Amino acid sequence: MLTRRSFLALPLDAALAVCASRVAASACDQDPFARGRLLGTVPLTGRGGGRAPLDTMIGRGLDARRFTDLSGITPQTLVVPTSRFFVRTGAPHPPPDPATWTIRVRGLVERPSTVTPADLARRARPMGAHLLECAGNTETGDFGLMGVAAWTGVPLAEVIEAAVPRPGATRVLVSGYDAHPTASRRSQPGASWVFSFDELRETGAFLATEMNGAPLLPDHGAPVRLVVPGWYACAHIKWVNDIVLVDEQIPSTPQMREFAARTHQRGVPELAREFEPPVVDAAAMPVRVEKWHVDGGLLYRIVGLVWGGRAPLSALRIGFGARAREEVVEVCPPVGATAPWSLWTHAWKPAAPGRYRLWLKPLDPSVRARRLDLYFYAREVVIDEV
Ligand SMILES: Nc1nc2c(c(=O)[nH]1)N[C@H]1C(S)=C(S)[C@@H](COP(=O)(O)O)O[C@H]1N2
Ligand SMILES: [Mo]
Repeated sequence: MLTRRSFLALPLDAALAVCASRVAASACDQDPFARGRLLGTVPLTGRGGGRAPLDTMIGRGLDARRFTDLSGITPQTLVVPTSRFFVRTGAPHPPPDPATWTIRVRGLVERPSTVTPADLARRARPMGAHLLECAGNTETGDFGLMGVAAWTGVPLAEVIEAAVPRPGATRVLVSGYDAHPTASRRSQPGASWVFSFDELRETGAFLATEMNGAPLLPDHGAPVRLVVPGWYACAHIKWVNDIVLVDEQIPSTPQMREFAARTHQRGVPELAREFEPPVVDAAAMPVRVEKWHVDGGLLYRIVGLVWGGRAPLSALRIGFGARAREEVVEVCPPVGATAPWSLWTHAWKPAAPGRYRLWLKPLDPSVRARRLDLYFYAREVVIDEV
């Protein structure tokens, strides 16, 4: 049996292999809840949670939001239905008409062109399931500005190659149309983001025409939106109408500056090339706490999500605040390399009733998890009996 110290001293690959074998041999094979009875669910509370209505559209235009209620998620509902998928910024008024919509491809190119949604739809193919998380996902909306959908589209790199970049073209400025009759209280209209060609290749960014097997809906960017796998959704420009090839001198856009702090930039970069890729680090949070009757006693089951990062996490640490020691959470089964998020569960026997603050970190301390380092996704739960 490895001690925590010797485990942490292992190289990452070996540590994960050990995790996987421990998972196979232990918690993942035995489910104490299989012989139990579910008594109910204890709500998660916290410093800001439970304030916004979930699964309903609130606000208008740039301030429109729909926070997805993630508390009921199961292995069968890991792809969020479009009707419940989170919304950040509602469709422009009037909404774009797909029949007349055009996307200009221009700038430092030999062959400027105008692409239509129909052109893209003809070439579109399944792009897989990808996670979107708003960089402004907070406890106010119970962290519901996040979801996974299956996408259909065309790699942006293909559209750029077809335009034949001129020497000196190294980046692409993608802009979306935002026209709203009411001004926003917080956000600036007009969304655009700059990507290097390398970033497009590495992320596999694509122009999406369909979401969950149906044409995009207006609130999700119809007729065409950008999806940048692994990056915060502020870069996933909706209602795309302009693609411009540019050089290294291109300034960062207002949208990039608005989101600089929330994407972990140092300061507010003047130039796009000074912007760190706004990647979603490894993250995890509880979504519900179930109260069970097992073997004549009470046992709690913490259910949560794990997402983000370069490599899937197979093991986490969970803390309960000052009242209890940390424990190890094994993600069963280990997240597949292609799954954008996964569920984990943890059997928990609190020592005493009280308020507990649940937080998670990667078990491997070398994994970058900037938000978990700040206890960003911590939730609280009140246990009334043990
Ligand atoms: N044109 C445009 N695209 C946009 C935005 C916007 O305000 N305007 N908001 C961005 C942000 S901050 C997020 S989180 C995602 C939300 O995508 P969704 O509403 O489809 O979930 O869209 C991005 N694309
Ligand atoms: Mo966002």
